Amino acid sequence: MIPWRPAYVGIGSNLGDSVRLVVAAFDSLAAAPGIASLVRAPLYRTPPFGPVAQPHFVNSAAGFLTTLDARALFATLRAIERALGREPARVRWGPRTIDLDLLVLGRERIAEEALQLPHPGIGERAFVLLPLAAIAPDLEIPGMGTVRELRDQVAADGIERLP
Ligand code: PH2
Ligand code: MG
Ligand code: MG
Repeated sequence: MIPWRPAYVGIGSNLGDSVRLVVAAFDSLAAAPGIASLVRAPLYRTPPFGPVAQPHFVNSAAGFLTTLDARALFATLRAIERALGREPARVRWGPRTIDLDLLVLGRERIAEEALQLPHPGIGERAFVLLPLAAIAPDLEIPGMGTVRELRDQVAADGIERLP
């Protein structure tokens, strides 16, 4: 029996029809082999975080069960990004049509250049923590604390939940 483990993915877009792209990302995840029981967070409009001036993002998060290991799940996320029209990144931190970031996979901790778990930026990113808190407030991020605790420590100025 392959174990099913819980995983969480952050979703963002600030180019093109971002609401449509985020919904398409949920649908693609739900249909992917090795992924089941997908839960969708609400969508939020968020001011750009980081050094690049750019349009606001639409952000959300998904939680699901998966039999995939970290590498296979990571490859699935890249394949969904490509299928939804993501072009190769030109600017680090810059605008993107669709971005699927692996946040947490079970209790795994990986520190490789190309793959880090849990995602090291979670604790400082309100655009990740607000959607995640809507579906998994009690989730323990390995080494960081619960989502609720982390969410209560970040400034959420300018973030709006979309209807
Ligand atoms: N993603 C980034 C950089 N900045 N800001 C917001 N609000 N939302 C994002 O998803 C985001 C960002 C790079 O991936
Ligand atoms: Mg990102
Ligand atoms: Mg990314």
